Amino acid sequence: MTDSRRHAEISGGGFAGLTTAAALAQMGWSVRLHERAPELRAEGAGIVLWNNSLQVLDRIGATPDLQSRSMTPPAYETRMNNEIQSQEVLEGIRWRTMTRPHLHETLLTAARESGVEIVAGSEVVGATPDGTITLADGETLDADLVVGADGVGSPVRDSLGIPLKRERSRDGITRFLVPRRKAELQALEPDTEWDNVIDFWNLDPRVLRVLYTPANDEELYIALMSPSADADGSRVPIDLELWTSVFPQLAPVLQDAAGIQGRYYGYQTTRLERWTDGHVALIGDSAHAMCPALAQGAGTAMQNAWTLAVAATEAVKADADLPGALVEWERVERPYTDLAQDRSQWYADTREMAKGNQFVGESVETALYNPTDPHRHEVHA
Ligand code: FAD
Ligand code: 5PR
Repeated sequence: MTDSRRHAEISGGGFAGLTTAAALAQMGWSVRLHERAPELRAEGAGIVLWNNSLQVLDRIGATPDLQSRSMTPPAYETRMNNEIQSQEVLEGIRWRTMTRPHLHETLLTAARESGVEIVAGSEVVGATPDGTITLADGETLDADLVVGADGVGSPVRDSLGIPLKRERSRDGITRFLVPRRKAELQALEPDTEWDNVIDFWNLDPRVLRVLYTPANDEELYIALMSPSADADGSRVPIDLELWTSVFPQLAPVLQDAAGIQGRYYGYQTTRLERWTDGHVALIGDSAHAMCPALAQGAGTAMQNAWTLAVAATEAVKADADLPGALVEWERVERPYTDLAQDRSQWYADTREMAKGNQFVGESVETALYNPTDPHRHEVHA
C-alpha cells in the first residue's frame, strides 16, 4: 500500500454527510463534501438523539459543543386526552434533545476542524460504481470512496438505479421551534413538569397530537401531528383555533407556531435492495428514510456514518477490496437500522405510542446500540 491518502467525495451536507466527512477525515482520508444549497444550514426544528449517535459524537470530538445547548428532560411523558399514561424516566438510557440548527452547527464545526473541504452550492447529479461523481456543471471527480448522503431524494442513489420501495403512512407532522414560555405554561397548568417531553395524544373523536419537546432553556420543539386526510389538521400555517380548542394548556406556544409558515411532512419509509454499489455507499435518508416515531432517522444516519468510515479505513489499511468491505459493512450494520425502521413504521401505522411505556425492548434496541464498540457484534450475536 502507498502512503498517499485515500480520497472520498461526499454528496450532501446534512447530518449523515457531515458525520461521515468528519469521521473519515479524522481517520486519515482527504475528504470533499458537496452541498447543493448555497450555504450549509439545517432545515427543521428539533431533534432527539440517543446513545447510538451520542457515542459517535463523542468519538468525533463534538460532544462538548453539543452539550452546551442541549438537554436531557427529566422524563418522557405520554398523555391520552390529557390523562397521563406513563412518565418514562429512561433510567440508564443516554438521550438528549436539541435544535436541528445546533446539531448541524456542531457537526459542521467538527467536519471543518477535521480538515474536510466543504463546497457549498455544488450539486451532484450522479455517481458510478467505479468511484466517480458528476456535478451539475458537468465536472467529474474521482474517489476511492463515494458517499451518497443526499437525503430521501438522493440523486446518487437514483443514478445507480438501485431498486427502492416507498411506503407512505396516513399521518404526518408540522414542526416548529418556539420560545419555551415556561412561566406562562406553568400558570395554565401548575402541576405539570414542563421540562418533560410530553406526547399529548387525542385519537377520539379526532386524531390530533402535539409532541412537546424542550430543546434547551430557551427553545421548545413542538410537532403537530394529524392524518394527511384531515385538511384542517394538516393545514399550514396551523389552524390556531382548532389546535387551541384541543390543547388549551398549550395556547401560548401554539400561538407562536401559528405565526410561522411551517411545512407538513407525510410519514414515509423507503427501503433499498442494497446500500452499496462498487465504491459507492449510501447513508442516512438516501438509504433508509423512516417514520420519526422512535426518533432514529438522524441517529441511524450517524451510526452508519461512523461504521462506514471504520469499515472503509480498515479495508484500505489491510489493502483489501473496498467494494467487498462495503458489502460486509451493510451486512453487519443494516439489521439495527432495519429494526428501527420497521418499529417506527409500525408505531406510525398503529398509533400505539399513544398507550405510553414505549421505550422498552425492541423499541430501544437501536437507541442503546454502541456503533463505536469494536466488540459490538460479539455482544449482539
Ligand atoms: P438530509 O438531512 O436530507 O440531508 C441531505 C443533504 O443533502 C441536504 O443538505 C441537501 O441539501 C443535500 N443534497 C440533496 N441533494 C443534493 C445534491 N444533488 N447535491 C449535493 N447535495 C445535495 N431523526 C432523529 O434521529 N431524531 C428525531 O427526533 C427525528 N425527528 C424527525 C421528525 C420528522 C418530522 C422527520 C421527517 C424526520 C425526523 N428525523 C429524526 C429524521 C431525520 O431528520 C433524518 O433522518 C435526517 O435528517 C437524515 O439526514 P441526512 O443527512 O441523511 O439527510
Ligand atoms: N418522536 C420525535 C419526533 O420528532 C416525532 C415523532 C416522534 C422526536 C415527530 O417529528 O412520532 O412523529 C413522531
